[in-house]
Amino acid sequence: MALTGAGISTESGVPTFRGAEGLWRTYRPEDLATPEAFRRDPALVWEWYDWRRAKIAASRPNPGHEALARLENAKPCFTLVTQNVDGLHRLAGSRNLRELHGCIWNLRCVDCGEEREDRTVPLQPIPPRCACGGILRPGVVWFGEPVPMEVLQASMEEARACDLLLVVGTSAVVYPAAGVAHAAVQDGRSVIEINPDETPLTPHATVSLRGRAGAILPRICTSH
Ligand code: BV8
Ligand code: ZN
Repeated sequence: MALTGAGISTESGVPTFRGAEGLWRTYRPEDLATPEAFRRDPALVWEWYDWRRAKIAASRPNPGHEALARLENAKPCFTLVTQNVDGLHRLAGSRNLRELHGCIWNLRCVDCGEEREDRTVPLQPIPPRCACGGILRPGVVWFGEPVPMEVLQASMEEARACDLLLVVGTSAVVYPAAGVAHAAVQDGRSVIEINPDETPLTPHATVSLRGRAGAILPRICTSH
């Protein structure tokens, strides 16, 4: 099993949230990735997401994403849980995939709930409108919004039952996602963290490999 965060997409050119070049620094997303911000100023929130969609559209899966897709082919029981909304795991070929925080390519109507995938970059107009006249929002989970129950439940159960959990490219500060890693630790599972930096999970990991996902994952996943 693997749990990934924004760090696995860094080498694809997608900025992380809390790193030096992170999104949080320039766009204060904790003020933007919330339902309140969207209600207050949907156009501003959409400008940020449209900018991210353009950056993601220009990026490709990197060797880290590709290694996890190969691991799934070699081990059908392999499950990939991601906090990322960039869709790069799916693009790399991962299918047994749970997107805890949704996907930036999905749009959902705030009025009728209609949801569809839309990869248009840039979006015209901003904010985009539904056929019913309602405003469309990004199909992601914002701060203060619940992660879909069935996706979270399944991820927690798998973390408690897995042989090994790879925790890749996450600062392990956002919950309930980080709770998936702690569930594996609490149930005595082997946990390997892959991250250039230490995180709050590091002291609890069986092994913490201090390096980049794109360099380490191909070496772990090919040896199978
Ligand atoms: C909820 C989608 C309740 C949108 C995101 C106080 C204490 C504890 C918790 C809280 C609190 N106050 C509020 C909360 C709850 C809050 C939370 O956890 N806040 C944190 C910040 C403290 N959580 C929530 O609000 C969640 N919902 O609790 O709802 C509820 C329940 C029922 C009913 C109603 C309500 C919802 C959380 C989801 C928020 N949405 N994203 C979008 O993307 O725009 S979170 C956002 O952060 C992204 O999804 C991102 O994935 C996630 C976590 O960040 P990371 O992925 O870890 O990325 P980060 O930049 O932080 O770290 C990158 C790491 O990679 C670094 O460690 C770096 O060293 C490493 N790295 C860099 N390069 C590489 C690398 N690693 C490997 N290789 C490399 N090359
Ligand atoms: Zn609608």
